[in-house]
Amino acid sequence: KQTPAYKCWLNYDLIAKNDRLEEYKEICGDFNVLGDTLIYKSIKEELTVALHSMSHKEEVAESTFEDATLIISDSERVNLEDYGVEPSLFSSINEEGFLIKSFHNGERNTVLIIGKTDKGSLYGTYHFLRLLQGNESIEALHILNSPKNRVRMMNQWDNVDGSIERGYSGQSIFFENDQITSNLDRVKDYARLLASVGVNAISINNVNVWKVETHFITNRFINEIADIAGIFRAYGLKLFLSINFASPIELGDLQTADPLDKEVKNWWKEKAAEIYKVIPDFGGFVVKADSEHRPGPFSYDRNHADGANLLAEALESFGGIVVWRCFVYNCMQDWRDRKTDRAKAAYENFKPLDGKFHSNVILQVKNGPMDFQVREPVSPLFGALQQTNQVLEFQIAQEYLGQQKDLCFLVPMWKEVLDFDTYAKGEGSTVKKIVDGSLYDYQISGIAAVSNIGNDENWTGNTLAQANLYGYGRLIWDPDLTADEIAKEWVSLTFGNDDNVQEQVLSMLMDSWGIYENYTTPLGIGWMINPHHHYGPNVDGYEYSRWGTYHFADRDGLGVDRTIETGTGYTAQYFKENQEIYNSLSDCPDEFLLFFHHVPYTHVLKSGETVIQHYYNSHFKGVEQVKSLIEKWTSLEGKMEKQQFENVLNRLDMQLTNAKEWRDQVNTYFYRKSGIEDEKGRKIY
Ligand code: GCW
Repeated sequence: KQTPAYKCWLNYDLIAKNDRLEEYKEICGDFNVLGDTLIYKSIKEELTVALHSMSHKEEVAESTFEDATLIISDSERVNLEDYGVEPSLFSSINEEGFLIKSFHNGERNTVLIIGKTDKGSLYGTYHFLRLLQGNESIEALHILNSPKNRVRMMNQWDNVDGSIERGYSGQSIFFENDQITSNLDRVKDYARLLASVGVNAISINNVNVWKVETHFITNRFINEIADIAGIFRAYGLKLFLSINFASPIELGDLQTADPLDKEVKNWWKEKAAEIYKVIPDFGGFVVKADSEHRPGPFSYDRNHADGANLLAEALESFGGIVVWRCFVYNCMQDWRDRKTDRAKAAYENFKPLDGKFHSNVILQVKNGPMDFQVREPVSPLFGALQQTNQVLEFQIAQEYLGQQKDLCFLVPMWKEVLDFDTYAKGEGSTVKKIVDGSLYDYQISGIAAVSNIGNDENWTGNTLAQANLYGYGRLIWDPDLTADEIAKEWVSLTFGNDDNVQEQVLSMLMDSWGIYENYTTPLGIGWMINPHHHYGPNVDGYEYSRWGTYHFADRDGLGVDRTIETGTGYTAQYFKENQEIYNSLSDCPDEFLLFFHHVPYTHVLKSGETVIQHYYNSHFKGVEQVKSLIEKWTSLEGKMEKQQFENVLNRLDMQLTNAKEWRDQVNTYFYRKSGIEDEKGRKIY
């Protein structure tokens, strides 16, 4: 039997004997699933498992339609009017949407879960199960719901040797020893977890496509990959592969990978045909090209539109798409060169190509202009690409954010990104409206993220990091949900409905991003982290490197001048309203100050503190806040599985060690540089 950790939020705990239990038993005792697609098979299976596990009944099996009190169907298969449902209701939701409705007929109460398609029924079923787990009333339901974003994608950074780039949760569940894993049980559970929060696409291999992975699109692997695609298909997810742009050469067929070469074009067309023969609903390719030494069109003096369109043409007739990443910058920068600014790179590379991409290309843009730091402004490419489909890229894996040792609940950060107003078409041009396709009427768009799972028993290393995986799915389904609502759902699905546990864990999650920021790099400067593995402090670790990631601290001050007048001019990439705010020293929000401005340590923040005093204060405070996280958690001993309790406690201990190291190194560094004493006379080394 699987442990609760193993099943994550699909543990389906026995529902406590409470007021609702009778209501649930009455409705859920007899369910009937109308429909026989693969997805309906998954729905039946899920309901059987869930209702069995949650109810106090020995056997749970499907009943007949006539007896059923819980009916799952798509809008085509039932006579909606019999249940008081106006069929026109369904025109207001999209293909993946659903209706959950209670219906009373004499003595009998019924709940209907009606999807617009089978996928809608699947999402509706998971929604319904969530209500039961959250102890909600199901007496008078009328929930009409559909996802706001079309593409809701997961990017695995898994390598075929079983390792995971930036993975903090064990080894890959997909690959081991240069092969596809023989036991795919966990892949199926992963498909269930992802579907339960509405994710509908997945790329299963690292965007850095190395030697062996380049062969994924050949006979050596494609049949086994088709098996994985089959598992995901049953849960509504399309499978994508990351590909190597130089495949025609690396696979030994051609001398060139020039995107304008005829033979190269044919090669990709044939390749696409081969893939679609075994995976008829193959999603398409994810491509990291001309980025961090990966091959791309630049080798042939071609641009990114040439590169992406080559693949788009090959996939087009099969309905496939190309997800082309915009993480393109000079990673061989000379630190002496003060003109080049890495933050400007994505915009400079892609803005001039707006409108030049085929309609089945999506550009995938990281949320910030640098690289998943604790706080970055939103990438100015959002809003700037008016004629090019766009996908926003988040990172659920906490690469720079504590690597799932330190607690960092990311939904509040993601919400800030989605709610950010770009002013691209005047006020209200928020990132969420851009990526959901409504602002510019993109053909296809949405959100993708780098996964944080591995084969650790609890999937995410730190049990509390499951909240990020869950929260990602829920938020991209509906960016208007609040971080608080999402966190609450996850806590109750994971730890049950004890008020005290809910309150403590919720506050731990909600405070955690700010705490991590306090003891690492507040005021938007980022980096100062150990190079390569990216855990723990190293203030000058990146200062004289080739990566374009500098803080420019000297005896007088720190920060990067990105203003138009005296700096790199990065602020000019924003629309006027944001440009003016960021460019102005007095208007720039404190949390981004050092991202945009180089200031003396004595510069006074809006909060009234000087920059140096803020650095001292927040670093001392951050460590105390970690101690209070530990106290909160310790108070919950005995209220959950021992294994869960100890897993998190152990991570919090590591976090405290890390936070102290950050505090002391950062404070000491700036004290030595500036010679300015801490006003409060605390110990600085
Ligand atoms: O920040 C960098 C990571 C790399 C990653 C790259 C990317 C997959 O450190 O590990 O490579 O981003 O997003 O391509």
